[in-house]
Amino acid sequence: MPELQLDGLVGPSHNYAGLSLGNLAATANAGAVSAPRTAALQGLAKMRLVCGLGLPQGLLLPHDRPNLSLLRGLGFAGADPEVLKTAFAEDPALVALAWSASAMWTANAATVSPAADSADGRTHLSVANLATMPHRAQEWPATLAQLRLAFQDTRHFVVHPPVPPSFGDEGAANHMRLAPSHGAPGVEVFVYGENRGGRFPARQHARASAAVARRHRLSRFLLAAQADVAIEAGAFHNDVVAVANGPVLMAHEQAFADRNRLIDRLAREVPGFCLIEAPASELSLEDAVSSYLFNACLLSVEGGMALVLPREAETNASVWRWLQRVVQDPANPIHTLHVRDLRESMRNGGGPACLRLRVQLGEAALAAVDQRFLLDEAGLDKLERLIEAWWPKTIAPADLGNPDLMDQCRAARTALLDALGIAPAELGEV
Ligand code: SUG
Repeated sequence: MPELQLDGLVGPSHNYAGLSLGNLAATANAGAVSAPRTAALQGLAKMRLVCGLGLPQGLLLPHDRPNLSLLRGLGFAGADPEVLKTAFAEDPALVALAWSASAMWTANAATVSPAADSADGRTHLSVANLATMPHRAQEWPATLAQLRLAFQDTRHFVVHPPVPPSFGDEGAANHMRLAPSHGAPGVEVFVYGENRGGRFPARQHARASAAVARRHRLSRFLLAAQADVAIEAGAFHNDVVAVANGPVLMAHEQAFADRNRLIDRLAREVPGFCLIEAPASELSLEDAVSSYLFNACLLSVEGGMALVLPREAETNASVWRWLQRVVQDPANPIHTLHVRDLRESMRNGGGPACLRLRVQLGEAALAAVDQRFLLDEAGLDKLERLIEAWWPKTIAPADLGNPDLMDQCRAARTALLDALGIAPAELGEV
């Protein structure tokens, strides 16, 4: 059974505003000059790699930014350029939030349970409310509209709106599925954090996770708490310290609050369960977070599994040494490492796994996905040309008050929708 990778196309407004407390890369790069065109091309190159590995590849679209309805809702009035300029003069940090291209990290778009796990035999997608961070809380309506369009065939799919914002939900970044194979029923692991007075917020709440499991009509799932030390070290999502695919769990020893309970249960319930663990004595949480080694895409490919890693994992000597041992060990199915440069996204704390939402689908369900969201080599070529022509080269913090940049970003997105043949009205935009 194939696994569709739905990558977020990096939006034309990609910038560094340091909006995510607890995301160490994003806060360290606050105020830097971004390169949206390079960022989008780096993301495309990763999609091309995955396509070349023979996996179905698709995309989710950047949202309309700057989000002027947010600013208007907060009392800024007038024509669009005036709204932008007056808001920027009064509260530039607020305007930065309205510009955020954070929808690119589609691991936070939704949580997906494949048909094999659900009592009704359909694929369930629950859009994440992303309630903890204001710049991300604005994403869900546009994400819901896209997923409803892409997965509108109700014989195969159920797209759920977000759980109420009282309980933060950050989607697939805190969800893992372990199963003998993609098509077989699996055990879904929902990882949550607890706010116990640490420096950084826990963004995934246990009640939100439980609600998603309930709505998806799962019979085999478990909730597991993130270790506080992991959150404090910068693991603002579980996918910064753990990744699963099929029966394999690759994780840092300090990722979970009760590691033994989780591992025992998976060993009992998942036939062929295979744990690849990085001991803290060999690899610190700090190295794991700065290299984003666990934010790799772990993919089932011809003859076993492959990891798509960010360049930062290769340049960290202890991480690379550990990875070499993983690929040489016949006890696990990982045989290939693919390294790609995703520096622009990485500098905002988004690695290869953050950039994609996985949807495991049978052939009939894959054929029922709106094909405009799927990509082949020709589609990738077309997008590459489009990005070269329309995406801004750079964005500096002061540019966020400039109506010309607003026009450029809007025109870029319009060109993208045109190229894909998607009318704004289909996404509920007028
Ligand atoms: O939510 N960064 C994102 C990164 C998301 C990574 N996703 C996963 N781990 N799956 C976040 O913290 C930074 C934007 C800024 O600061 O401008 C940001 O939102």
